Amino acid sequence: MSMVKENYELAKRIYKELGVETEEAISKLKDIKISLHCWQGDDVKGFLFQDEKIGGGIQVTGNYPGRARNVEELRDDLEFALSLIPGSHKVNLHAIYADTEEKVDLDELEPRHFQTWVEWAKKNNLGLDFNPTCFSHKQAESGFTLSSSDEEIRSFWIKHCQASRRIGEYFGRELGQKAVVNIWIPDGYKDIPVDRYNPRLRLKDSLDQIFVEKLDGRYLIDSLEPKLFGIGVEAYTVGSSEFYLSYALKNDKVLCLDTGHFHPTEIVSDKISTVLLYLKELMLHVSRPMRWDSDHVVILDDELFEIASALVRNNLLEKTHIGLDFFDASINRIAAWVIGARSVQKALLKAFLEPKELLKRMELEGDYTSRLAYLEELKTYPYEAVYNYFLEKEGIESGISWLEKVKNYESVLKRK
Ligand code: RNT
Ligand code: ZN
Repeated sequence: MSMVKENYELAKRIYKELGVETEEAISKLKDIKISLHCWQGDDVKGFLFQDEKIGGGIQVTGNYPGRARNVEELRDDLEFALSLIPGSHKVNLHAIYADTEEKVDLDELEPRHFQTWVEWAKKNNLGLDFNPTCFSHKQAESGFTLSSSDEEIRSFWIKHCQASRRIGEYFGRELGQKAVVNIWIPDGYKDIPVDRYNPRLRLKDSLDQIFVEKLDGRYLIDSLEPKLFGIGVEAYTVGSSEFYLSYALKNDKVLCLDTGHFHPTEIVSDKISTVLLYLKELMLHVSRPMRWDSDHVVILDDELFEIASALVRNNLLEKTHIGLDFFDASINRIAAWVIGARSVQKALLKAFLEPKELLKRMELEGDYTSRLAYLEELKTYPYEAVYNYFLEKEGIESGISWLEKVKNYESVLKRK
């Protein structure tokens, strides 16, 4: 018996003593799709406007070589990363990743500009999600897009978001699974504004116009992503948490919670059980803020475990779309995807391996001593042995050997 199998058999017995079936946990984990954000592969540059600097108050720092410079490289890198992440997943595209020879602006994009992505997704058995790109563009230079007081600018971005929804519906229809189209805008002020109301009134009106067209809900999910602040947008963000939560509730839309978009001591794990009482579905941008919305690579930290538990303990996974959102240019881009995606999977697996009924009972009976003792004990239970077994079952070598593969891939390519 291989060591992985041996460790697994032992772990299986240990969990069984708590009444937990490891096979069941593995099969649940296998069903979870993670939406891999394409923008980690090329530092959010995209292909449409290569000369534009990244804008909108987000930043990519670091000068590690090897970012993907064109659509072929990005797809190769995604395929390679996905070969090291067990399960079947989705890829999250931004509008600036259109694959076309045409000189087309964001307000003129059509599904056909993404046809090769759909073909690629079909070939690789992937779903696709989509995002309008309301930043890194001349029309966003004022710092305002959908809430702009300049009607020409505002209408440009409305058209772009309308086009994005059609592209999302096309993805969903072609791939036979829903595509989330997530709107995030950077709009806001660096310093304290006089009028906080009118920009929000304009954003509300823009969204109303964007959602006028009835598209097929079997293929398209409309999602809205709030934020607290960005670099250079410290004082006021038009699309705040209250703004989008209210809009989503009133208009039956999906909310996207990005783990880096709140006050530093505020946690997304505690919001999930509230918003899903009222919203039909939720999108997550799993990220790792360090002191600000820094978009560090996701790791196994306390908050990730809490998010996973919040989703698993109350069966909220079926209402939740999990996407990644980080960008680190100081390390190998493929390794970043693998580490982030595997961390999410490990956190979910650990949650699936919890004796949740037992824990809930302790809580209801007021036995907080046992609750604390068990939660602490479970932290060092051998879920890692179960994850390694899952990897091998899916034909992926377990342990750290994936890193060697990434290094080889990197050295063969010798990209600048
Ligand atoms: C920005 C938002 C947004 C972007 C991506 C590139 O703070 O998190 O989701 O990161 O759309
Ligand atoms: Zn995000």
